[in-house]
Amino acid sequence: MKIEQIELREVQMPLISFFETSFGRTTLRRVILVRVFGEGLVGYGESTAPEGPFYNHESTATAWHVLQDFVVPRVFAAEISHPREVAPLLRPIRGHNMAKAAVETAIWDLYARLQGKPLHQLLGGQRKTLDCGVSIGIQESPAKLLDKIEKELLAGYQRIKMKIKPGWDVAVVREVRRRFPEILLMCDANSAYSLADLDRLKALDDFDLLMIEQPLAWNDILDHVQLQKVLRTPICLDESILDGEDARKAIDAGACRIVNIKLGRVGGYTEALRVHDVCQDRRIPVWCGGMLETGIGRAHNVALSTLANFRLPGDVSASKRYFRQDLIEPEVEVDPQGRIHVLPDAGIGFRPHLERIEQVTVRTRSLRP
Ligand code: OSB
Ligand code: MG
Repeated sequence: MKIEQIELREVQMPLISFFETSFGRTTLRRVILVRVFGEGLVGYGESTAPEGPFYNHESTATAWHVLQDFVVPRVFAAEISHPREVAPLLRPIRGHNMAKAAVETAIWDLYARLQGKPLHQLLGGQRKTLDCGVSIGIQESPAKLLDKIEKELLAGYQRIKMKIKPGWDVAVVREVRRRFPEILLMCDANSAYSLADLDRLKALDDFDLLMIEQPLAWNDILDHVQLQKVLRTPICLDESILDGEDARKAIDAGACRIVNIKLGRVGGYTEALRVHDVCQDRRIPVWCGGMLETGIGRAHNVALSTLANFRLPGDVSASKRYFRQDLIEPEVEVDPQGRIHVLPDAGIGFRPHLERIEQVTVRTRSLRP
C-alpha cells in the first residue's frame, strides 16, 4: 500500500447537551480527524482523545503533537502491505494509544476501500445487526435523569448505563430501579472510588445491575480483584485495559467478568482484536465503548462491534443523541428495537460529509513523506 499523504484536521463539534462524568463535564468535542491518501483512495480515522487528560493521559493537543511528530513520520518511513503491520510499527512510542488508533484505523479503512470490501468483513465480523445501549451522564437532578432514561427507552435502546460518582450513586440508582424495575441497567464510575468506599460499592449489589464499570483507579487491576471477590455484580474494566496482555492479567486474576473495548484506548484494530480474542478464549463477554465520537469514530465502532464476542449491548448509539448534524452520510441510526443495521459498503461504510467537515474545521496539517 503506497501512502502518499496524511492529513490531520481538528474539528470542533458542540454537543447537543453537556455530558458529565465523575471526572468532569464536556460541552464541546475537539476531535482530530485523520485522512490517509493512497493509490487514489482515502481512508478515514478519528482520534478519540478527550479535550483534557482526565479520562486517561491523552488530550486533543497531545494527540496532535504525537500524531504529527511521531506517528505519521513512522508510517511514512515504513513499507506497509497490510494494516496489521501498523501497530507493531508504532510500538516503540509508549502510550498515546488514541493518537496511534487515529492513523491505524484510517489505514484499515483505506485498505478495505482498496479491496472494495466492507471493513467489518476484513475484520471477520459476522453480525448484521447490533444491539445498542446508551450512556447517560450525571444530571442536575434525579428527576432529569429519570426523564432522560424514559426517553431513551422509548427510542428503543436495550440497555441504560448511568454515570455515578460519590454523592450521585446509591440513592439515585435506587430511584432509577424503583421506576424501571425490569430494564438492563448498569453504572460507570470512571475510577471515582477506592477500596475505602467498599460499603458504598457493596450497596450497589442490591439493584440487580448488569455490571459496574471501572469503579476503582484507572491504572489498577489488583484492587479490582479484591472488590470483585466481595461483589455479586460483575465488574467491567474500561480505563485499566490498554492491550491484550492487560485483559489476560485482569481476567486470570479475577479483576473483572466483562471487558469494555474502545478502539482508541487500545491503539486500534489490531490490539482490539487481540483483547477480543483473549476475552473470548476465557468466555468473558466484551462490548464496544464510546468516547462521544463523531460519525467517523462511530462508523469504526460499528465495524468493530460486528465481531462474535461483542455479546452485550454497546455504547454505540445514534449520531443525533450527541450532534445536531454528524459528519457522515447517512448518520448512524438506531431502529425502534434499539438495533443498528450494518451497511454493506466498502471501508467504514458511511460517506464522510466533506462540506460539513470543512465547516467545523479549526486547523489542518497536511503531511507528506
Ligand atoms: O467511560 O465510557 C466512558 C464518554 C467519555 C469518556 C468516557 C466514557 C464516555 C461514555 C460515553 O460513557 C459513551 C458514548 O460515546 O456514548
Ligand atoms: Mg467507561
